[in-house]
Amino acid sequence: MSEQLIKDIKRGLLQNIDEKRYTHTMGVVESAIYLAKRYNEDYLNAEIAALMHDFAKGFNRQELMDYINKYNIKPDTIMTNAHELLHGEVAAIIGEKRFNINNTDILNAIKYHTTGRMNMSKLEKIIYLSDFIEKGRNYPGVDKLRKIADDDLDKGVLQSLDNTIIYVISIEKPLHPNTLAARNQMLLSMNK
Ligand code: DGI
Ligand code: FE
Ligand code: FE
Repeated sequence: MSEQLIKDIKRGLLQNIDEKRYTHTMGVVESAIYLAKRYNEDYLNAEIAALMHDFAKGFNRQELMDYINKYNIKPDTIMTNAHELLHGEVAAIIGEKRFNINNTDILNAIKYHTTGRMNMSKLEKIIYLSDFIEKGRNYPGVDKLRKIADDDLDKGVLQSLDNTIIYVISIEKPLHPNTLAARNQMLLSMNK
């Protein structure tokens, strides 16, 4: 059953995202399966969430808003103003409505892959982190982060949240509160 689903998603991806984004997606799939096995998560769920996570990345603002309005999603003002924050939300809708994915953990991993959120599940953490460490990523510190990810899932997620916060501040954009909430909660739970 999942084999057919995976084929269908891949076919859809090729019609919706460019080659560069498709290569990134396959990198995230590889990292997500690796981390799922490493941390005892269902690797098929990880593969499906990873395949779907950037499905809507090529959509323009109007296309994203059409989905948001059609399915009566109520994004907050920060999301509405930063259209990079809407593609996960829309990808989760497409996963549910077009591909009939009904596993809420998979849908949440897709939906929250850009911001993270408080109390992320193991699958949400794996997808969040895989997005930053997939083999196509190349930025200062990525190799160190790959090592951390291999060692401790929570530490890898925390480092990625920190990187994102620093990045968003550096480009002088509003930071989504989910990212801050995720970081604070992660720190508190790890120091227990
Ligand atoms: O879709 P990807 O490029 O693979 O990665 P992503 O979904 O993690 O991030 C998409 C973009 O969103 C990235 O350029 C950084 C931006 N971003 C992440 N968190 C925030 C943010 N932008 C704003 N304004 N606020 C955030 O909190
Ligand atoms: Fe994304
Ligand atoms: Fe991505």
